[in-house]
Amino acid sequence: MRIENRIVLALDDLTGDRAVEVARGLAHGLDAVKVGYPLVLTEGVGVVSRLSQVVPVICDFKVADIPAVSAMIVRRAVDAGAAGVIVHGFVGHDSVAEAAEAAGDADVFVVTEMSHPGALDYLQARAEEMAAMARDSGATGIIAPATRPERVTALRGIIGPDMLILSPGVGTQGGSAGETIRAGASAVIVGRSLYRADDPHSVLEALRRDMGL
Ligand code: O7M
Repeated sequence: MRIENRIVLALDDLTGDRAVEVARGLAHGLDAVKVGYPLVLTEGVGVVSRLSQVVPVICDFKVADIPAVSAMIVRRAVDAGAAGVIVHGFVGHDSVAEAAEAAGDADVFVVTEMSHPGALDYLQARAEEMAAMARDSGATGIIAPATRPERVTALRGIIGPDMLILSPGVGTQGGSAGETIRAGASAVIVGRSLYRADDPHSVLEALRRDMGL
């Protein structure tokens, strides 16, 4: 995935038509859109192909299964038009490696520590190990929390400078785009504060300024 704008737009709570409209309007300032269960369960997987005509699509299916089934899910997502797929790290090295292999030229991002408070219950304690496993399993990058920029820095230290870090939690969840990028993220993932805004263009511009673009 090419990072130029440092913003991935999460399209969760929208109809397919509205998602395409929003993506088209903001495409010039995005590196990708992220599509997950809410939109695909509303519209069907065809929405991935529709959106992929406008901007690269990352399928956020947070894949967490045995290696063979994880590979099937990743393959189906790529066949539907995804340029990237998100998988969970907690399932372990074999599932992640097989997902990365199944993705072929598409990107695989591995969830390490999540952005919500419940991530402190279980995920945070093993996030460094999951990041190292992602690094060694052929993944393109990891997902790390914009709500805890110091954790982005810690995880960047483990994966090194070349892998990508996509960080959700900016805006509605309280994280700051500028701080997250300065902490070591490659791009931020932004959803509600952008697609629900009265004036998404000015929110996008404010995010860009905050990140020094
Ligand atoms: O900006 P929001 O809060 O409306 O949306 C954030 C998006 O990022 C939403 O699509 C979540 O599913 C996703 N996300 C998190 O909010 N926190 C995480 O820890 C991980 C993700 C995510 O994208 O995982 C791949």
